[in-house]
Amino acid sequence: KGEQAYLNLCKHILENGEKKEDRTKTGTYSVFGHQMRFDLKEGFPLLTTKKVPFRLVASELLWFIKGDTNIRYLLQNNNNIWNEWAFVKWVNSTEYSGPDMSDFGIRSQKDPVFNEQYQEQMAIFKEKILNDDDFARNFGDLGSVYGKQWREWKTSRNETIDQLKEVIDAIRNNPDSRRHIVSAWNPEDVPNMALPPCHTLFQFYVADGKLSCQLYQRSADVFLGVPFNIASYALLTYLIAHECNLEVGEFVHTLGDTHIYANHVEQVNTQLNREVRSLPQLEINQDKTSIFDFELNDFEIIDYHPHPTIKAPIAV
Ligand code: DHF
Ligand code: TMP
Repeated sequence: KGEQAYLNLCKHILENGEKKEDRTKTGTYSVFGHQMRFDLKEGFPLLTTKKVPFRLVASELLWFIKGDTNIRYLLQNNNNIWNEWAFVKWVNSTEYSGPDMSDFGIRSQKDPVFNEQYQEQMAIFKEKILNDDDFARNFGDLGSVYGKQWREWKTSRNETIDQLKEVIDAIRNNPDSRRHIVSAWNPEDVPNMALPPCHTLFQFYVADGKLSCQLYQRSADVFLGVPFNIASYALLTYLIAHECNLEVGEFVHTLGDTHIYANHVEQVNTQLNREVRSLPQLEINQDKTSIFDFELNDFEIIDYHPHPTIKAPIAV
């Protein structure tokens, strides 16, 4: 359970994972199908065996909740976690006239001269997203990703469905329902997404006055993505529980292709040698009730004393 379940998963993959090639050409060790449980009453599940930047998790979640799909909001909050997937559209467009950026993810890791060019173009890109409205509209948008599907799912009759609002209303009015589901996987729209949703579908469950959440994640980067995903869905569960006057229950994390990238193995081993510490607590501004009104300063993580950050390259 909890952080130990995460560490056990890491160990399990290193010991039993199949070597498997992947889209990014990085190479992974992978298992298929796994489940972890986090009891949210024990504290907020932010890993303590490495520092997980809660501010970035929270601003990304607020971005989903707003229904925003443009990275401009993230950049305005100093959040760079989605840059590469917008950048790729720009450097492949006719508007781009700088040095060739094909395969920038892999090349920037292997070639220091190229990496310098890449860093330079990325800095230009970020500056334009922040300061040029037209540019941001054209190249900052990731397509029909999470925010769009959660808040404005387009039906074949050209209506829109606000899945997030509907699920909150249903939790309030009909807590025993077994249909509290939000799906980000919209088969018709998948081709229009910068990255097809990794956190694919989630379900809420109310029993004994407590709200639980289960996520089905089709593809899981265990070292970089998963610590964020755990914290993000835990935060979402706390916020919805707060709005619905419920206590928090469990977060159940169900994973499909569960992998450690070959260039993360050393970092994972470093993390596995560290002692687990006590969990932090989440404090929510009690003056706000609706999930749609929260801002970054309305939540705070207290008593978080993690081991230091462990850096790792992300596979693009
Ligand atoms: N692609 C891959 N290959 N793995 C992912 O986890 C992933 N996640 C995405 C988009 N594409 C992805 C969105 N979420 C980081 C964490 C989550 C995330 C994207 C990036 C990340 O790099 N975390 C670093 C800190 C980053 C920073 O400080 O700016 C970490 O050490 O946790
Ligand atoms: P894929 O689309 O080929 O599965 O690649 C997506 C990669 O990003 C994969 O390594 C999983 C990872 N990922 C996460 O683990 N969590 C996330 O939230 C996101 C967006 C991606």
